[in-house]
Amino acid sequence: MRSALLNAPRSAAAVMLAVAVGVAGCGSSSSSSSSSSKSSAGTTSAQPAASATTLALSIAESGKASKYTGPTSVKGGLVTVKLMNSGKGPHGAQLVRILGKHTIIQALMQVGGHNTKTPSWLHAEGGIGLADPGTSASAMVDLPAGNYAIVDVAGAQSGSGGPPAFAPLTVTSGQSAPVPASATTVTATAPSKDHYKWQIAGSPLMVGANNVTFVSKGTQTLHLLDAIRITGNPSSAKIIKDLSSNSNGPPPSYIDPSTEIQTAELDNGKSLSTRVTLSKPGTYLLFCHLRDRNGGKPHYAEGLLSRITVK
Ligand SMILES: [Cu+2]
Repeated sequence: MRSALLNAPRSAAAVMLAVAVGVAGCGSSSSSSSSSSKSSAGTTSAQPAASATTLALSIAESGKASKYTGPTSVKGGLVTVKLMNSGKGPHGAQLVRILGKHTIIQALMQVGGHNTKTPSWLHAEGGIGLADPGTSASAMVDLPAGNYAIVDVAGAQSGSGGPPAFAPLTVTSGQSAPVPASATTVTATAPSKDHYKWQIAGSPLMVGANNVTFVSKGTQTLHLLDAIRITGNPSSAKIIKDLSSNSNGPPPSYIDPSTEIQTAELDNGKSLSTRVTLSKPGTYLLFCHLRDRNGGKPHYAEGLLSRITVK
């Protein structure tokens, strides 16, 4: 299976999680208070922002491929990215800024390839990580002007293995502003070289919808926030081993795949605010599977692996 990350490869276990989420998402429409709250996730931030532009996107499958519908240009600065997932599987809308004369095809080859490094001409600007089928998701980001690609990383991870859906986007210059604060701030901090740590400030994450500002810190690196409920008490060494495994078998039995949430990827120094819906109480694993721009270990093996209790 092709990996589809900015600094691939994503572990097979994590890919499988995304697949399992897709299956669960399709079959659980009757039971899900979470999906109804997700579909009303049109307003993400706790406070109204200065004046965010809206980038309204939708995605649907067409045969084995998927296709975005939406504008090809948006004013930069604060932008609320909305994605309506009209498809049958999970999809996302990762915003990738492309510097210089590099092309979208070159960017897709990086995003879809097996290189563990991320070239300096590619920048992860946030967007939507994972929207379940039939729901909409929303996130606010601060976008510099430039040439972008919108890439369906989540769809590629869970789909037929073909190239991800993508669309070009031109961001024109606008007023840069900090992404609004939320009730909860989750930060991937970087206390020292090759060492990271999750830090949660403000309200604890609860069952239901949580307004979250996700902050990516460090040097020459990228992060995302992935959360999934686990049962039992697997050791961190076992979890790291399982996440790193290239096995194509089922996900580990302590994972509850239907509970996974995932933000989009962000360069260090950037933030996004979004709504995170946790569907069940219990112990959740917070992790990031991305790597530094120069490669190295996935961040869950460098400290970005924490357990939190969600009530
Ligand atoms: Cu990371």
